[in-house]
Amino acid sequence: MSIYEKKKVDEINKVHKAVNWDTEDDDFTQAFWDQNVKQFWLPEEVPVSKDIPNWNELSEKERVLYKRVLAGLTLLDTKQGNDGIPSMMDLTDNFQRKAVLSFMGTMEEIHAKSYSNIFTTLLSKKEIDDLFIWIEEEELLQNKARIVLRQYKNTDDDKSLYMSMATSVFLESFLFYSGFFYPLFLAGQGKMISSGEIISLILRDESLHGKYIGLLAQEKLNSFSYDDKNELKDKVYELLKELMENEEKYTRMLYEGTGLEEQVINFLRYNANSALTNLGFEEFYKVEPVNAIVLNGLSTETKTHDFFSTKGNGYQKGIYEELEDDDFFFPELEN
Ligand code: MN3
Ligand code: MN3
Repeated sequence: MSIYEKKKVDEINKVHKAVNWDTEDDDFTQAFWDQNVKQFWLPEEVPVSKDIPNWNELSEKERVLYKRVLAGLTLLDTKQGNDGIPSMMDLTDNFQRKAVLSFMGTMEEIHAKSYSNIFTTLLSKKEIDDLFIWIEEEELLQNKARIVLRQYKNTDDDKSLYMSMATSVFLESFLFYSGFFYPLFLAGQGKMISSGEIISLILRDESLHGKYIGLLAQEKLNSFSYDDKNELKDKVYELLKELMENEEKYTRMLYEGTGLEEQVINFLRYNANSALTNLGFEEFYKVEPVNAIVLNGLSTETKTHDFFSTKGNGYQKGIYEELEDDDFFFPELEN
């Protein structure tokens, strides 16, 4: 019997435990479970068809940009649901944490499907088919997926688990934002508001995911020796630079001719800094003030905006509580 087979047999024959929510296994996981569940939503409850008149008024160039940013986001959410979350769940022993990750994984599939709801509402079957071919053929988008997958597919020990958590935080708190920029930019001007609401709901989820996985990553990092910590921190910054280099090229390609390129790249850097903060690291990029229209759409947790009520008959189901930074202050994790 090979070592691998022996391990599998041991795994099957050991004493099996069940998830027990009666006591908190740590100081933050149950709070994140509650918040994740409260935020649950479905794209079918957002009236995307209201965007049709507006969609028809956009120029061809605007429509191409819009559908391509959403297509890129679809690929990322697909990979996050199918590879990112499972890779971290696999090496996480704690059942409460596994449950939170599993719920997040389900939301990734809902995010991925919500873009399809928008496509199905606004595009012909031929346009949708062409768009999914574009995903496969767009080299910078594929390269982004490869960089992320290279890590997710090699998660087999504590160090690689840490690196997958860092990759996940970069994906959710930074890589998504080249795509989020344009729908937020239009929605902030009263265009494509229902689709913009879907983006706001996704963004709110990603903000929560980035914080949770960031906390798991910080805890994991603290378990390593001084030298290992430094080695991993260097790897995180290397990964960030590699992702940013690709992301800038991707952004210039997508937004070419719009005049928005520099603003989107600035927005990427702003969000890359947020990702670093989630990981417990200092900010790395110098940023200019973010476009006010976009920033307004971004703030799902720092101010009392009311995107559910200001945008007509939008999403109304469920219980919404604004997140505040205090909700995510865990002194025991501070260094
Ligand atoms: Mn997602
Ligand atoms: Mn997510």
